[in-house]
Amino acid sequence: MSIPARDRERADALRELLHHHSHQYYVLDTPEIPDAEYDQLFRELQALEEKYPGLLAPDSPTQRVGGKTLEGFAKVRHKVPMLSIRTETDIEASGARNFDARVRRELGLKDGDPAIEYVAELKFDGLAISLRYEGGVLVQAATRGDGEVGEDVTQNIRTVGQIPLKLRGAPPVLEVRGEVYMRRDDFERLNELQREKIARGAKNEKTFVNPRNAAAGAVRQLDPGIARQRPLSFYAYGWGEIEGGPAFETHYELLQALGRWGLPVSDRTVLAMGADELIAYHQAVGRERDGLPFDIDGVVYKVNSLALQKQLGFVTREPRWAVAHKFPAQEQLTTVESIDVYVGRTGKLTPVARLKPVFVGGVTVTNATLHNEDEVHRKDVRVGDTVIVRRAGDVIPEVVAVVPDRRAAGAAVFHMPATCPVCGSAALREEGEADHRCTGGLFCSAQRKHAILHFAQRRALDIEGLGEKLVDQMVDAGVIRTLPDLYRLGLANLVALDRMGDKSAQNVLAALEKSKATTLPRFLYGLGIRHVGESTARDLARHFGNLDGILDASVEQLLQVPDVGPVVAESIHAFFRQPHNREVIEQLRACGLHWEEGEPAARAPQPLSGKTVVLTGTLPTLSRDEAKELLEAAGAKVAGSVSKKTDYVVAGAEAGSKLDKARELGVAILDEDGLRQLLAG
Ligand code: 5U1
Repeated sequence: MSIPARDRERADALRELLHHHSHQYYVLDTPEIPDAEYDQLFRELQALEEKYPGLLAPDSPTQRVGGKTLEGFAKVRHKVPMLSIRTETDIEASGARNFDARVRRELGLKDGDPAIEYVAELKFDGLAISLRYEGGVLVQAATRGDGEVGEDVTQNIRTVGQIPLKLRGAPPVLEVRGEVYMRRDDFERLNELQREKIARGAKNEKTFVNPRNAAAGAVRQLDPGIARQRPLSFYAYGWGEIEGGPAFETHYELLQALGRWGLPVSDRTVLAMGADELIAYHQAVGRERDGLPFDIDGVVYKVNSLALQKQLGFVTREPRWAVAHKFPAQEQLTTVESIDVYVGRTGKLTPVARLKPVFVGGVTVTNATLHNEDEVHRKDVRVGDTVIVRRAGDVIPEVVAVVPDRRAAGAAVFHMPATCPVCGSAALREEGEADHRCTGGLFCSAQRKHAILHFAQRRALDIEGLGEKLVDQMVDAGVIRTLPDLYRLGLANLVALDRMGDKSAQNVLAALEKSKATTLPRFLYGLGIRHVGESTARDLARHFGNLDGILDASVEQLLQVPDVGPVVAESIHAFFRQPHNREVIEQLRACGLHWEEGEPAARAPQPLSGKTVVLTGTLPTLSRDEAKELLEAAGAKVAGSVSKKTDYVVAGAEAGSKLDKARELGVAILDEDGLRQLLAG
């Protein structure tokens, strides 16, 4: 078949690109693009080569498994090649169906034939390693390299505590294949240490982009002394050469034997019959993914019978009996269109990267906070830069790193403005603080808007319909300057605003009227006192019983409140010493805001004090916030994740991995009725 010039040129360009990125990744440990982009380029080349076999060249990156051997390490020829794994590109359920259908076809099975038994495993995001044991003793550890020849990293691997130096009961020769990875908490600690070293002026130190790069860097570190300081973990999932020892019929039996001989094997590996059980596994792991202590990028399915594996064989260097079924990528590349400075309720200035929209971790991301000026400088983010953006689970998207090679000449270093971008007041950074703050206080319309929105929010005064757009308009039009102005609004003020009809205006006035009957904790929280969140507001109300007690409390008296420390006590005290704050409170009371007051510290006994409860799923009648409020009012602590310390898990419809975890740990599980009984004591 003749090959169109355009396709030939594209294949050449892709090969060049892939060679470059493979060198960056495998040899230099400095990837310039996220894995997802590399995979995409790789698959594009694979597709072209499949379409035009004449394009296939022996040096194509598709013809080898990994990167090049580092100069500094001795080379190791693998006795049994270290294979790669085919990736199922379809991330939806059909990925598992496609694999099952392929396997059945290759084995000549028909529709009515029994389901195939598979092993489903996690796909760890680390570095593949082959460990060679002779007479049960670790004699060599090697990276995959190009699949045929890897690097001898025995010295470094010996520093990994999880890898046994000696096995018990293992065959005389045993090559174990698995993944060296770094746990997320170890990664965070390592980067924290790296940051400290950099802050102390250490040269040649850097922070790591993600746990996988940190693990790969540690394994391929030429100085084993440094490798030892990098906390690594290991899971075994396969084998190479085996001589002597018992015979096995299935992959699962062999994995269990590896465990018995002393190697770490994952307890999340399961047996699965047919495509449906593979799909269920993919979905369950997908839900659990963010809660795992390490990164995974998908799951792996393998035909369990070793005889069937043999029958299925390989295509190039990928076995036909296994496939990796990936999850949506959690990292993507995009560009920084601008760095804006956002003014928060307390005047804190936050630099925010406005990004070219990018689909990552299942959502379209357009902004990422850069936290403060130091953080922007640490990552050296500049307008126009290409950056790696990461979003895992519900975590706020973040700029992980800049791709330095893609920086345009002359890109300017970011500096925090000397004045507030909203009101023009001086923006100051106090000594020892990381944040710049606008000094404009309530003169600054941004701070005023935030203060009003905070007061109106559902957890505070709960003024329905008073959203961002309306508050922006009212503050910009000068209708509202302070909180009590809200309660002095008339219909005429409201209907004069853009796109505000009679009916909507009446609704806002009704919501304002309704909000006047509130509770003391909501009122206190709504005032927006620095360091006073909902739970401190509740503690204050409970301890003092009434507002006047709090207004006149000394720092010492405030320190008597449970969980109130010196910083919080000072902040509350300073807030109520400000005459204009007291004036605002008096005016709000004069406008009719009221709540029930009680006696100081004459607290009713709290039935759930000291108990920790986790909420999961949708309850039939209570919203998550309502359930939380009821529990906290009864003295319970509501936590976000299940652990051995959890006393109860309240589970509703579509409860996810938290419910599984509760069952696993034997934590008491309640439905909504059970919760009500618990609250009733
Ligand atoms: N869990 C697991 N990860 N993983 C990666 N199993 C597994 N198997 C692999 C790879 C590359 O390869 C074999 C199928 C050869």
